[in-house]
Amino acid sequence: GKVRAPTHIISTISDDRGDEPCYAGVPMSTIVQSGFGVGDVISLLWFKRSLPRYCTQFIEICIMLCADHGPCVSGAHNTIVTARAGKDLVSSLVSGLLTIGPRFGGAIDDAARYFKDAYEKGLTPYEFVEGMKKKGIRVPGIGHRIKSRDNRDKRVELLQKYAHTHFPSVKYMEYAVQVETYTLSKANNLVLNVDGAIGSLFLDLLAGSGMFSKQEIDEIVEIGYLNGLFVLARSIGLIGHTFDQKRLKQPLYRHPWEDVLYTK
Ligand code: Q5B
Repeated sequence: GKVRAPTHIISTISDDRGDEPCYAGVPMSTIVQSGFGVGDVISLLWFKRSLPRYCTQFIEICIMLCADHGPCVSGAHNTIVTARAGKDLVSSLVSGLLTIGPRFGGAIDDAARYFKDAYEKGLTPYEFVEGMKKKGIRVPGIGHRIKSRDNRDKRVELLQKYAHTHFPSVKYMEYAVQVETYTLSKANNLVLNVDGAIGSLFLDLLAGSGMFSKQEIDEIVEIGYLNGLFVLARSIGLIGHTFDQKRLKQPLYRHPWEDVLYTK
């Protein structure tokens, strides 16, 4: 019989060999003619399936509301400094992207992991938060530099409102809110932040949509797909900051001496 030479790469998400590219088996003409949006494309290329409209719209809302959060956050700051050093678009973009991590924007996967684990173990918010404290781990998805009990994050409220209206169940988000109620009793800025809201609500999307098996959900959470939402979204803003600095012809950035504590 025929012997297939071993391949060096296995790929399951897209195919460009025919007349038109296919994303998870769906031809580009169908994607365009059916009026698919970026949420549908993410569903096909990340999750390898078409998700219901309320899920793809949720993904698009996450992308829109994480696209930027002003020039002062870590990512935008790095991008601005890099653009002002005369570097190109890709260098300025990746310099900002490299700041995304456990403290800034990259806490979505860990928030999903820890909220899921705590919910499934039936831990009370007290047991969960104090258990994390004993282990010396900050609760991912909780806490913000400028947002607080009296200055809530509108993005979190918008996500919660959307999910309350469209999701069949919001049990993980409700658990995250109970955790927030407890952490707010400790300090004013320990709010459920945008990472925590997306992490917990994506668990609700995965569990409630009926589109994923338990094993698939565990794998998505274990591999860590969800920080990808912030990375993708914030790239939009970081590219915007690069163009802004170039348009404004901003000179090389140098941090002022007055703002440094020189000490021995
Ligand atoms: N404490 C976010 O901290 C921040 C605690 C906590 C228990 C916690 C911190 C944190 C988890 C990671 C996370 C996503 C670093 C944030 C984002 C996108 C963004 C950004 C933007 C955008 C802020 C003071 C005291 C200490 C701490 C305790 C703080 N967080 N305890 N669990 N989670 N969160 N990141 O204000 O006793 O004094 O030692 O790591 O979810 O990134 O807009 O800026 O769109 O761009 O710097 O929204 O919460 O406070 O570090 O001085 O801590 O609170 O242990 O206690 P801060 P610190 P103690 S959203």
